[in-house]
Amino acid sequence: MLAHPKAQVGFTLVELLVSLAIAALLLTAMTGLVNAVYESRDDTRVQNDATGDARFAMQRMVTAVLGTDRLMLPLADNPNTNWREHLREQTVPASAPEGDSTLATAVLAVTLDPSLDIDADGFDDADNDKDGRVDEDPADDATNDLAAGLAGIDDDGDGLVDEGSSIPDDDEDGSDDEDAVNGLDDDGDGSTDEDAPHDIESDGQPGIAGFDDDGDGTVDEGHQHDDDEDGVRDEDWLDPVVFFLSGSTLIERRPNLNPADGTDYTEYAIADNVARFRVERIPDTGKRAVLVDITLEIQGSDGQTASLNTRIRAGGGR
Ligand SMILES: [Ca+2]
Ligand SMILES: [Ca+2]
Ligand SMILES: [Ca+2]
Ligand SMILES: [Ca+2]
Repeated sequence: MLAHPKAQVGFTLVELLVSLAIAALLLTAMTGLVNAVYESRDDTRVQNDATGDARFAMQRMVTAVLGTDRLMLPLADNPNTNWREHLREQTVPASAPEGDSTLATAVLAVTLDPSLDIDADGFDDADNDKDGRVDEDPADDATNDLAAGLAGIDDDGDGLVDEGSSIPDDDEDGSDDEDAVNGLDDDGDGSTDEDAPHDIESDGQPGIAGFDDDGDGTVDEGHQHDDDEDGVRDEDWLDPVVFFLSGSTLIERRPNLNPADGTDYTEYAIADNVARFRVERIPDTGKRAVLVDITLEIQGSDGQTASLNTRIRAGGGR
């Protein structure tokens, strides 16, 4: 069939001009739209940065708490002091949350996940002497960092860091080695087994008195400070992972691989622009696994605040 002789196959000049004018209008409108989208995406990105940063840092803390055998800080509340050891809260700039001192510092500390083997050498990273057991023979300075409590950290929340000159005082309460590892709160400060002596069970014998700790057929052989009866003293200390604020930056301190001692660690900045960091050890005496409540607030550059809160059990309730 032949095409209709008057069928149009193109634009007239007028039609073309009109089309171009419409296209130009559309393009202008589109450009405005695209700009608006870009601006909106910028806003979203700022908010998401704060939220993303908070999520990342919170995940680091949650992983450390779930993997640990022991929540080190906050300590439990000590009924003998007039401040709360179990609630550590800090704002930037400093304020006095819930009536506490403006010297208040927030901190979360746990022992390194005993199953972690980052360098894949077949020994857990927290197994300092590579004998297959973790944290089994600490000195009276449990973290082997040559400081009262955790080096550079206000352990008991009294506003003082590493106070006193006594390295074996693991909880910075002014007494040394007053709470042996026996599942009891020997000194009545609310915390259990928080400041053990050289002989961690304080039973006057190597390892556990009357027990063949290393399974070599001999009971209580060697020196009483040798908690695992392997012939070496104080060779496997507690390896803490610590979260605290430096200015408005949240720091994660981790032991280096195969550390020489407890001062052999690296500090990583895991979040900036922190407005609030709060860690609470929830009192629940009936459970072995301690419940911890963590809040982290980060200020976005647009003035928006991202706030996250989580409540988990140390060791995941193992
Ligand atoms: Ca070991
Ligand atoms: Ca002490
Ligand atoms: Ca105690
Ligand atoms: Ca030993």
